[in-house]
Amino acid sequence: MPFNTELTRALGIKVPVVQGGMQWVGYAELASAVSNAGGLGILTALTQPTPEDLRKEIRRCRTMTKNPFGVNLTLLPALVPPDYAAYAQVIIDEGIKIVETAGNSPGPVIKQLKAANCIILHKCTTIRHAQSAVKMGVDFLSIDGFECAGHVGETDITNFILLSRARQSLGGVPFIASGGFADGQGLAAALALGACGINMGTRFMCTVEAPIHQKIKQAIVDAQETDTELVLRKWKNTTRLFGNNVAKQAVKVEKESTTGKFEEVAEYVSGKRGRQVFLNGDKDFGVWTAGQVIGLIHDIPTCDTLLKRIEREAVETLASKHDLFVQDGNQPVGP
Ligand code: FMN
Repeated sequence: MPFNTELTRALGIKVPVVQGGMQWVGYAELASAVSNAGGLGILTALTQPTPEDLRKEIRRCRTMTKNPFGVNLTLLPALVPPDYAAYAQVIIDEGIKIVETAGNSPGPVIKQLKAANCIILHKCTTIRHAQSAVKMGVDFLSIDGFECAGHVGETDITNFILLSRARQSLGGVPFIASGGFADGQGLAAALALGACGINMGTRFMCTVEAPIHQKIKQAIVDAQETDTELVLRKWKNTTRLFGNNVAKQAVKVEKESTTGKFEEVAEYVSGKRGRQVFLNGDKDFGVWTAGQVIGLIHDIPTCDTLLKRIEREAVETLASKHDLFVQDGNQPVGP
């Protein structure tokens, strides 16, 4: 039986699973595969060097799927920030109707996209930020727990608390659960806590269609939930990375730093070297993003196989809970 949640209805998708924006991973190959499988695939805008390149990537993705897909626009602190308004304008001009926003001070971009009737899924790691986004008129929150890959925020609240706080405190604005999800049991749990779907990043890196080196997918399969590191806390930009040699070295330098100068750690956390990892397959070439969910990932399926499995597991999990109830004394209520 297909799912029917606020998310599936609003986005016109079949399985309530979103593939979150992923720098250097969120290309048309992956986004179209997720959308073809019935979820929501998302292109990552800043993976494209210019707004015009994003336009081309959107058009390329359209040739690969007839289903809806979205674009992620991430606003991060930078010495020379990208022209976010220009990226947003391309999204609008190309007729994209679903946008995942994330990062700092998203107000102006959200205003620009809402004026063009885009559905906004805003991703954040605190209830305070979620509440401000609600005031800005976002349609869905994507609540990213401390388990998640990438920017975990500074409050370290895991999804067990965060999702129920979202249910209690967002005045009924729908939300999806992000961070730590890999299977249908996770989807069922998220629905039980009040979410209308889930967002996954790391799990989608480990699919046939993810355009990254096979050795990196295998490194994820081989890893355990303890194999991530948190860096850049000193600069209030805490980021969860795959726990390779470089990430461990970055943690050491950060801990031992007496100057507190970012320059000391900069060469270790270089995004340029991190990007090469996905191309050359050397997991220790630079830092790269991964969540604690690496401990739950044991294979490299196609997106279609993955989403079918998640759907089946979630349905079975939810249906099987009948067994937990007793009828007439202690007879289980079963099918
Ligand atoms: N989130 C963003 O909003 N923008 C990004 O550019 C971005 N890059 C990511 C790159 C990688 C390799 C990964 C694994 C995640 C990235 N994320 C980014 C976070 C994901 O969209 C998603 O929120 C997160 O992965 C959820 O946690 P999970 O990995 O446990 O599923």
